[in-house]
Amino acid sequence: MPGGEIDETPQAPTHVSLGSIVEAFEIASPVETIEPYGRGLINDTFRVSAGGTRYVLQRINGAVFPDPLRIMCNIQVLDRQARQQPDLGFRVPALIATRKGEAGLRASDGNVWRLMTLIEDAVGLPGIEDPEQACEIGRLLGRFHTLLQSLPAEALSVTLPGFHETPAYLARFLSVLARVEGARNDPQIETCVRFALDRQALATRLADARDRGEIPVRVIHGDPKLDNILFDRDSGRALALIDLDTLQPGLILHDIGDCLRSCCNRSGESADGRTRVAFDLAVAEPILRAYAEQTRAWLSPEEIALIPEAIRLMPFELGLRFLTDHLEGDRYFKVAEPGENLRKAGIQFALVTDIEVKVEDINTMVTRCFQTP
Ligand code: GN1
Ligand code: MG
Repeated sequence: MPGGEIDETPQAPTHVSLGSIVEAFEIASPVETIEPYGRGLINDTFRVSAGGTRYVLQRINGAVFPDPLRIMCNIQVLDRQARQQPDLGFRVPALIATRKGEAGLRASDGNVWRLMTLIEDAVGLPGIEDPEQACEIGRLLGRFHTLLQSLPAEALSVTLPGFHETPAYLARFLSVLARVEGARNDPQIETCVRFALDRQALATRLADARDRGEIPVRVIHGDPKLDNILFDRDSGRALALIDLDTLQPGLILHDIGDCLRSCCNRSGESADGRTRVAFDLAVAEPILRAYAEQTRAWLSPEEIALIPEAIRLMPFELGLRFLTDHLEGDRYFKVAEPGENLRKAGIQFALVTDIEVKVEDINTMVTRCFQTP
């Protein structure tokens, strides 16, 4: 599908028992507990305890990922690469093979499942409270990208075609909008729609720079949001970037922009109105400075020059995706209640607005961070 969003109804609940899924993997026994885990918007995730070890079990959303087994192949490539560069100290969750020796399980109902070890003594952060945490994030993303740069982009399969293709997301939004004109009578929808229509030019900037050959396609994570970063419970050091489904060829700027979009909005993706939606420069600067320390040797001047553009683009892109999904009837992102995607689109667009106000400060911050120390 252009733009990576699906054209199908959400996946049906599985009819296969979770116990029998887990038992199909090469896992310690007995299986003690299986419970829902995490807050992902796409896959279904469970935490499993078996034989004194803890694992993460996931059903990969087959309506989103056309060939889920490709994800497992990419994770194996990353794992091999991380083992060759142990000095980077990067932890990759280990994939557990099935008893038949495969990297994932295709259940009788067609769903693909995978099992990984849980990274113990690691925790997520609900928000960033001090600059040291921000530094940790920048350092981790920088080390992750440095590790990935030793791989040619072709070494990884495309797991999600059209992902972060902003012009395709825009085209899809415009075609959905043409179908549901009446929805614009809702003032909240109309505000978001106007916002998106006024910024259409933004959608093509990075894609155009890539198509003109000014910035390279490299291997990226695709989703380095705060929820996907694990910290050591005791030392507070950032340990791992999890959720490797969208590890694939792409633009490094998408990762940088997405990480800052997520970490620097203190009110979070589902802001409850208590904290104002704002782009916090006091969080962005330590992230980017630590990131620059790890990457300045190989990141190109053209990429660095486009970082402010990426910071503005990523919340715009996500807001556009939430808005489109709302107009299409919530078929892609999981929602807890109707209207949630629309509300979340408004939050991302409010973040874009704040970024636009702070553009000068963002430009100087990027320059400062990448100056040779
Ligand atoms: C989705 O499934 P999850 O929560 O890891 C989405 C990302 C968005 C993110 C926003 C494959 O990630 O692109 O940035 O929600 N992943 C996919 O929270 O579409
Ligand atoms: Mg994800």
